[in-house]
Amino acid sequence: MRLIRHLLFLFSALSTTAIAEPIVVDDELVKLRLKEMARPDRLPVPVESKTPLTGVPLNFNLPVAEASDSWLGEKFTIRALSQLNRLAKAQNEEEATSLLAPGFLCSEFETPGPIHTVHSVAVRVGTSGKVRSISPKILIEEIHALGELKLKVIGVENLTTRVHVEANRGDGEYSATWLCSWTDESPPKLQRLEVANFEKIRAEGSWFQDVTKAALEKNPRFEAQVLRGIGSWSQRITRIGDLAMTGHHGIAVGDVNGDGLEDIYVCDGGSLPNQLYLQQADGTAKEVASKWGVAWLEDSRSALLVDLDNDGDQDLVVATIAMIAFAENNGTGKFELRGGFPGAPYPFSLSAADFDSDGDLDIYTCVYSADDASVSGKRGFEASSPTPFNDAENGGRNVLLANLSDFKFGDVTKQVGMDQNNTRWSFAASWEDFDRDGDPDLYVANDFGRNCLYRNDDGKFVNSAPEVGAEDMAAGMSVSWGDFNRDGEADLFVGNMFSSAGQRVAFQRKFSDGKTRMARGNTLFSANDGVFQDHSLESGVTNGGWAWSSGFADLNNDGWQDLVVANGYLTNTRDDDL
Ligand SMILES: [Ca+2]
Ligand SMILES: [Ca+2]
Ligand SMILES: [Ca+2]
Ligand SMILES: [Ca+2]
Repeated sequence: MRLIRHLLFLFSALSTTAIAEPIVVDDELVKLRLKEMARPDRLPVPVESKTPLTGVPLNFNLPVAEASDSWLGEKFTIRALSQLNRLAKAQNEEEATSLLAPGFLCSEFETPGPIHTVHSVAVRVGTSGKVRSISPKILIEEIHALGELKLKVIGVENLTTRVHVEANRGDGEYSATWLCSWTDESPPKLQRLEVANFEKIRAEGSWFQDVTKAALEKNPRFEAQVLRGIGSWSQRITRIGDLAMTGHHGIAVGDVNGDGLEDIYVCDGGSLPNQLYLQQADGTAKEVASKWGVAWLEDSRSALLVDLDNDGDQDLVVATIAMIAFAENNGTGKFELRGGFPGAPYPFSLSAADFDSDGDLDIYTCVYSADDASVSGKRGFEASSPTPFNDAENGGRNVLLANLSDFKFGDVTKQVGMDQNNTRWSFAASWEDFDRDGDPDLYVANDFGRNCLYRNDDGKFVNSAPEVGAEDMAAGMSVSWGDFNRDGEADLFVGNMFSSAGQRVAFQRKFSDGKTRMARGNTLFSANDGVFQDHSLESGVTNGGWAWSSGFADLNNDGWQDLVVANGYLTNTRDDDL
């Protein structure tokens, strides 16, 4: 859609030299009205359900799907994991004996060694200890002493399974990789268990305290809206699509009223109003979205609080599924909606930087999938599938909007060269001057395609990810820049999906090498003169669960960048429902 073609000349704020080339803008902002709560004082009444959504056995006599005969590794994994779980829970010697092959050998589970204290966290790391013959009775005693085990098979080769083990023992955590060798019979018996590596962690006290309730509970909307999860809302909102089951609703932090205290804008699903919390001097926060004119009901994915007109106050940009909404902070305790950008339907995230160095912030938005509701009535995976799943180019088109001053923004994506590799199902993007030439460059994390790193050459972009080794073909969810090794150069962390089933399958010979990192998990790249090196495995960052948002942050102010990874999937009242 090309509504208006806009011409203007761009001046460099730094050099005040006019750049000869005119900017050609495709779409611009259009007038926009967003629906707000008609009765902001009226709170939603929770539905009292007599039948809980979970806890009910889903027994519809459906056929049980089994791995097909062409996936022998998967069939074997199911049998082996079942045996290992039985061993972990075995209550007596007889039960354990029935699961072990004659001559069973086992390495020590925790080799003795020094305990290192890192940031007030005691850590012990070790590899395989002595392999010994062990009685079934001692074996189950030692396994029980590890704590309650969670076991995942992350690899299978012939009759050996690579098992990721996690145990929470109250006073700390044990995680390990076990190599388990099995006999060739059905069910298989455990022949040998070797601890490839293990880590024990014990923190002194807790690093964080959950203060959400203490800070927000005085707002009536907190209990009525915030504390209710998808399970509750799915019983009362008719159009489930508006809720975005996976909860892609971001927040923005900024001081909207200029009192020196950071405030929070919270995006929510369709039909649920977005919220604005003003931080109070006592550390609590007051919800004022309706008063400020931003309690919008449109499904909102992401927001930014940034100064778009350089008048010193934080303006608001919200990526709603229909349009990118721009609102001006007019300094009187209200936001004024200035327009919407219609050319980026189904957006997922926003980021801001002054890409053209003209002194104002420009906006980049990641658009996940190609079709949008207004055209086909379908969205996301309903509308189309990523094809091929590891190297797709059939997603939505990301958009770079240049700030043309006075709340005018224009699509310059094509003009600046960002239409290259621009439809790879993008989730998130982050700006950093990685080549240290004074202008911001952009890394884009793609869910079903290789990631992009757009190098900024005087306002024109080239995807340099292949040549600098930063493509990271995996299920990219998030990206952040931070100098983790303190060499003065910004390094990269990419939040990726970790899936044990995915890893087992991806490493089988039917797949080529290019796909083996698809489910490996997070990636850490170090930068060295603008070229990236993968340190993911040796730095221990890959297993962050099913990662979503992530980022570098120096949590304990010791000058070293730590990592925070939000993970998980659909959950309900049970924590083991997926
Ligand atoms: Ca404030
Ligand atoms: Ca402003
Ligand atoms: Ca700019
Ligand atoms: Ca640069």
